Amino acid sequence: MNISRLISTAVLTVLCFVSPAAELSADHRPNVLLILCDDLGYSDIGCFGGEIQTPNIDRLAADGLRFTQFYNCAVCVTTRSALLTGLYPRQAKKPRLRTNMITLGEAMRRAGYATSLTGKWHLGSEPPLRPIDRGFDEYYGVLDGCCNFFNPATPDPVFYNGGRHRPFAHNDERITKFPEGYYTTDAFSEHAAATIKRFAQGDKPFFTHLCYTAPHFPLHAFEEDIARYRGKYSDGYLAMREQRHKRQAELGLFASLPGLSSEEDKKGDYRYDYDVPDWEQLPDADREREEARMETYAAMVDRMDRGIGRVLASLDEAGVADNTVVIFLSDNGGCASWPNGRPGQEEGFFKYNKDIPVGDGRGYEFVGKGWGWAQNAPFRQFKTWCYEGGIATPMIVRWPGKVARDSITHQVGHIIDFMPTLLELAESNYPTEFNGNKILPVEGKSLLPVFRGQKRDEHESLSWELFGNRAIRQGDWKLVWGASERTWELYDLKADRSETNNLATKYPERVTTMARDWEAWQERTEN
Ligand SMILES: [Ca+2]
Repeated sequence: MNISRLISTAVLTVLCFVSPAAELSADHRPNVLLILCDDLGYSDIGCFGGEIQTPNIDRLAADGLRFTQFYNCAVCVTTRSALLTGLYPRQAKKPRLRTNMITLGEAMRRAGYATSLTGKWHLGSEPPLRPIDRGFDEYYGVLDGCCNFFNPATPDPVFYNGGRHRPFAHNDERITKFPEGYYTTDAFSEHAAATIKRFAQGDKPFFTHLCYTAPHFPLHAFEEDIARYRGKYSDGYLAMREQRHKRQAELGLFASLPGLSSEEDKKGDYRYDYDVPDWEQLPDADREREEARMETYAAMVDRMDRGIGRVLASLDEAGVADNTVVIFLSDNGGCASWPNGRPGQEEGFFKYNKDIPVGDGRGYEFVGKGWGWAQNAPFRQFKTWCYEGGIATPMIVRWPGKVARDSITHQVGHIIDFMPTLLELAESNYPTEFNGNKILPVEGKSLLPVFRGQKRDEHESLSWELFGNRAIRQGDWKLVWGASERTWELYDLKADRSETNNLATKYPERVTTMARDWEAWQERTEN
């Protein structure tokens, strides 16, 4: 043995003894790309029944596993805090991310991962609440909940939000100027792809969290993208729902196809009580405007899908696709928000958008009551509600060689499950203390058995609360309370996922015990 070989053998031996962490990080552990989009309905993407062209997301499904019963927390902020912490959102009016919580960024960094977040944050724009303060090595995007897609420096319209500015940043630097031709969805795709390529050259595995603001309002899209959908929605929301429902049957998406819930016609005092306008009765000009809203929304999803294609290509180009777990989901159900929450707001909305085509960056449009609901076909209600239309999300996992291709699971999962899932992938653990603070015990459970095609021990209970809406699910039973109904309804989701046949009077004892369990949960999470 020559001298240099002897030395290198000695060095290797020493390294093996003194540095098990270094040895571990030479690294078989998978990378994780977690893609979260914003206000996408349950059935918008092709592989969940949608007519929108989403070949790249559909390819993830063809190469991976679809979850049909996966849940978020009904709205942007609650979902983001729960997904990042493995904890139900705490209800008290304090920052969502607290010192007794660890984020996925912090937990994965602690496990030896490079970490990045691209896009929407919405959990605080000042220290110590920014992404770079909470575990992400690299951040680029809008710190707030949404922004103008073509120019994020444009303030919100006065009618909607009093002219509020939406902070945008790269790491700790604010960005206030955006070049001609800029579009957030493209910029997020490009930033995530570039970060993946950079991380792949390092010696750590990586966790990249890509959070699109698409297809959240305002509806902004390129004319050439909208053109791909012109005329596709002229039959209205009911027809779109029926077509999606039919396609879900053809896809064999559900173990047993739920019926379509009936049209929403709520006119109560909850601020998200909407009735669905009668398509046939709409004046021609209004119907054309309505069509343009859904065409633009479809264009935004289409553009995002092509961006996801570029991000997936970056995994291939970096040679890491085979050892990367890719996850895709939405943060809440399709959004029926309409600007009529304050006196004069709706008039301001019409005045602001007058003579501006839907999709144009000068306008500020919403997809509206009919489409927002229909995007969740076959389910009931939409964003903010705890009916399935508010909290059920499409969810896809691709992990080559580990997750069966083109498979579907009906096991129930929840966004609080990502923390233990990712920590198991990272061969790490959930700490009891972090940064000198005691950490709340994690509330999610690992999804890895489901990824492997096994039956996992399910959550005994899953609970929700938002703006006076409530729900608790135990097995196939779901107890749900609407903010304007103010009474518990009971559904057997196995037979009735669309929540149309209320069994509360038939099973009063079950209502009592599940309501008691929900109240105990509510008390536990209220602070
Ligand atoms: Ca959202």
